[in-house]
Amino acid sequence: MNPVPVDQQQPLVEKLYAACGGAYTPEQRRKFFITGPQWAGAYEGNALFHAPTRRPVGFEEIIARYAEIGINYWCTHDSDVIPATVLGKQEQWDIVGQIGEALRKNAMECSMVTTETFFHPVFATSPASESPSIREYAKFRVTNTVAIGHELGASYAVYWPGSLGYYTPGAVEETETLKWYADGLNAACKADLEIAAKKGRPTLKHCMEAKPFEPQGEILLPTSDAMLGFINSGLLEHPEMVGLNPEYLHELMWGGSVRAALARALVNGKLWHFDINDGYRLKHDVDIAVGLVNPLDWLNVLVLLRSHDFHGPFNLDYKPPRTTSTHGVFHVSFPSAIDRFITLWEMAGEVLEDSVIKSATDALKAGGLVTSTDPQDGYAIFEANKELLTLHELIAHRLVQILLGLHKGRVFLL
Ligand code: GCO
Ligand code: MN
Ligand code: MN
Repeated sequence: MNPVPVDQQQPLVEKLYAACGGAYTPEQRRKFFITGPQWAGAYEGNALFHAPTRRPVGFEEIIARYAEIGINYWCTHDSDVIPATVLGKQEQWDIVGQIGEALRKNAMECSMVTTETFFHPVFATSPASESPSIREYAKFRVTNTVAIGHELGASYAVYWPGSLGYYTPGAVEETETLKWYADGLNAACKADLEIAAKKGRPTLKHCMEAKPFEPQGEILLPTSDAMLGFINSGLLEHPEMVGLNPEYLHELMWGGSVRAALARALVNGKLWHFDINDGYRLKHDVDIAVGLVNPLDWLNVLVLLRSHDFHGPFNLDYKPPRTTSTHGVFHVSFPSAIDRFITLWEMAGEVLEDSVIKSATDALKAGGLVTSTDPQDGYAIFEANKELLTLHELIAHRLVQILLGLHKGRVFLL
């Protein structure tokens, strides 16, 4: 094949993307509570060892592109769209006004706002620093974000305490730091109650997001389970206002089962928001698009969520790869990520309806007929159930068949 001239590259990508088939329409995509973060669309491909590969993209363009794709909801960090120097000032409200206009023009809504408490140099010792002035500044940032959220009509606020931890052990006292972190969340909830009452709006749902490693050496709240413990610790004044925003990859990163982590959030009534993406166990936060690495696990996750009536928000918190161009971000990366999600969601519905899985599950739940009269005879009970237990492996086989489309028949080559 000859080298491809620059002006023929986008048409080639578009032609091959169309040849992939299986795309949903923007109307079909809009049926889902899928949210598009400002920072995902604006990500320029840069990292500690990587120079940017894409140009900066502002909120007007991102909101317009998301709307074309069929994403209904947009979300942002405060400092993604408002320079830190003007936060809380009149210029901030001017920008918020422009954002509101861009959303209205594109029939989009703001679903969630989040405070950046990890990038600014003031957060080098975290938002729960031992320094009172830093903690007061952190309170200003989170309460200001709550005010922005109400102004934009958001329903959720997310907190990722990325810098809550330390590099060198013994430098901070953990119990004190956690108490100071709770003070920040308490200030956000208090401000929320006041603003919501004034505006006649419901309060926001405040959702904590855990990540086990990065950017600190040691993280004080590394998992969703640690956060559940924190929410129920007695340090929060309004634990009923605070829930979880688990991220798929963040639970996988520490080596856990994502589905089991979500189940623990569900039984606590705290699964309120979900960051969807993919990646690898025990590696860094690669934020790959949903379903590109672990589609079978994703299918299982969505079976659990569908069977518990969780319908979102599903937040596309991933990083379009730095090998993808700006054109590719909006014409391949986002639409393909959403469409894989929808396909997996549909497949999860098929799993729940599948007669083989249903019969197998029913039989497992009915259990074997025990004829022994001794309820303490474990061996007899095992014998009475033993043949049924093969159904565990059969169910796993059926799930893979559904994922690969084999349940609809397969043409064998041999
Ligand atoms: C990350 C985090 C963020 C958070 C965001 C919301 O590891 O980069 O996942 O993307 O989701 O900061 O607060
Ligand atoms: Mn992540
Ligand atoms: Mn996230």
